[in-house]
Amino acid sequence: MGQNIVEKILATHLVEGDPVPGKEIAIRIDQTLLQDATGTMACLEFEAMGVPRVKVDPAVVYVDHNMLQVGFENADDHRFLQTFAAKHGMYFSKPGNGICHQVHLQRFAVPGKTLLGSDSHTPMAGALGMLAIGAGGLDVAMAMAGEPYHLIMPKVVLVRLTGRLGPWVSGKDVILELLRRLSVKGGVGKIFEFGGDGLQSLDILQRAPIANMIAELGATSAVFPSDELTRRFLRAQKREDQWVPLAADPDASYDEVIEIDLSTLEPLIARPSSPDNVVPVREVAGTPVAQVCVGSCQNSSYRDLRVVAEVLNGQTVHPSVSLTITPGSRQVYEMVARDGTLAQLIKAGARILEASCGPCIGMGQAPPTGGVSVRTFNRNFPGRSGTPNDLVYLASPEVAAVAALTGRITDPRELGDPPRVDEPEEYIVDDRLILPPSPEPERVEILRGPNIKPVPIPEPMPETLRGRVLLKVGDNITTDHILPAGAKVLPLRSNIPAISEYVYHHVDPGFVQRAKEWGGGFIVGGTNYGQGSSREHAAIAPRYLGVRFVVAKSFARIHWNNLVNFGILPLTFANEEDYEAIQQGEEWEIPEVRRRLMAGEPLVLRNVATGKEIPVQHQLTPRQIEMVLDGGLLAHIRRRG
Ligand code: MIC
Ligand code: SF4
Repeated sequence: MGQNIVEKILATHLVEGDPVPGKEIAIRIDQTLLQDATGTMACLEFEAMGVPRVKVDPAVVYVDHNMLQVGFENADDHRFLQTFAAKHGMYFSKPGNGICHQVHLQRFAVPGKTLLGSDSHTPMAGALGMLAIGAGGLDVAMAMAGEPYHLIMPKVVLVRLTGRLGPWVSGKDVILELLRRLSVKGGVGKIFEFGGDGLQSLDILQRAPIANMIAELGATSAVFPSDELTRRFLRAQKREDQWVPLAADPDASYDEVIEIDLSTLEPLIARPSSPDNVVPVREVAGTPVAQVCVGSCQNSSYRDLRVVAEVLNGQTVHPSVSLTITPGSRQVYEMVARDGTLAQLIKAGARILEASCGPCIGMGQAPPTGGVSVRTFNRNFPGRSGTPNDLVYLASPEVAAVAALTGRITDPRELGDPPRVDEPEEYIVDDRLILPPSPEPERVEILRGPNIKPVPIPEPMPETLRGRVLLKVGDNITTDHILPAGAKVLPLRSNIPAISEYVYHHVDPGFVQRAKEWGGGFIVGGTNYGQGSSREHAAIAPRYLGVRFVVAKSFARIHWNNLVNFGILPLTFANEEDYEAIQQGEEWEIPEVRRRLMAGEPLVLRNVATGKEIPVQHQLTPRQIEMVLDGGLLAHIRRRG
């Protein structure tokens, strides 16, 4: 029996377990990626492990999220990360060098290797044939320390692409189509491997947005073959020597197969406020637009900016639209500056921002009240833009550019012939903003600002867990709901006591006060609880407020792992209808939780007042049971070495 690409990569990286879907495996990690918003915590965690130098090559830390410096906090974090990287053997990508996933794809990703990143869009590197996975900072810190990464072996789904994309349709529409079909929870427990003849017409800059937004399906990863187009991209990046071919064997098998005929796709758009709320653009055509944002790690490549400039082509942005452009990296910025694209964009009236996450994470450019914002980004979770009740649509650069011109959502096919933009033969390569580790680490002093506080290490789990229901929420709760980002909260990422004040801030402003008064408690969730980002703060901060367990209908992968890593027990209802039987404020307990977990006995949730019992389940492996009992991974390492 032949092998698929995922099996081929696993064959050279598996360290433990049987790669059978649903079973725990451990894999060797070749490269790691940190970004500043999750990175300070991850570095503090790495430090707590007492390992002097990172054991992967390369380990890269990027500054791209917390770029607004309205106080000292972000600048202090940048300096901390720079000195930390120099001392502990990591590469440091300076602020201004670009968004982590864009730069990693351009400068570091290598076919056939593994990458673990403390950001949910890490799978973007899969466009070059890497097995790239997003994880919490602590998991990445472990990988930096040379430990293998444990995961539940996902199912491998083949997405077979046939045909060619029609005019005005691009890679973004392929992933929007998958989201339309499968929803934000349709990819949980799965890796999507892309194949089929259709790939020949998708160059790397078209594959990358597909791999990036696989995160929105809740998937573990996305992998493309490494073919001649991969080689061409690497050659243009002046690193063809890192190319290796990688393809599935003709008789490879898959757990599932999805067919997409590219020629049948039309321009698509995700309506507010979920990336799977996808419809054809023509269905919402005519909607007035107040803001258009081009950028984010998703659609900010040289190609994407060229498309926008070509659509605008000498015309001016519609009077009622504010258009912002964030180039994905310094490489893209320099290229558009040199070839006249930037001048075209400025001439058209675009507002040019620095190469960073920017508006995607609510670091500025919040749209006006009641105004529609069309963004080329990957997430439109409610309020993420910074405006309450925001109306954010997600679409391709083509659709965004046309909306900027007409002031309304418009099917771009109405404009006639599409712009033709080819991948460049050669990119400008200048890595001087990527600082290598210091050759004299003993001379480097790590500089810490006053906002950088130690990572709290939770207490072991008590014999019986008891607490009140602090909050009951519905389906698809995102980590942006649990712990918002944005310009005000992000600077507190290195300070758990301070950031804890914002847990469930927009959902229920009384949450934190209640948690303090009730001495902690637990949370009840619906399906896909904790979808979205990898921010472990959405577990650490609730734990700091005394949240000891979460009972939900189901969980998103990264958040589930983060809960376990920080000693919060993630439980699911044995019968989903029992969700109805629990109300906010009630006191419940899990009797003898320690003993039962260790003995492998079933767990029940018992209402302290009425004695009513509800069966609950957990998916913890024996390794993870030990971890939660000890109070999470750091406490576990401290106790057992
Ligand atoms: C996001 O897109 O939500 C983020 C901000 O990049 C997060 C990471 C974080 O919260 O720092 C992610 O995608 O993991
Ligand atoms: Fe940054 Fe947005 Fe990409 Fe997250 S999704 S890494 S915030 S650009």
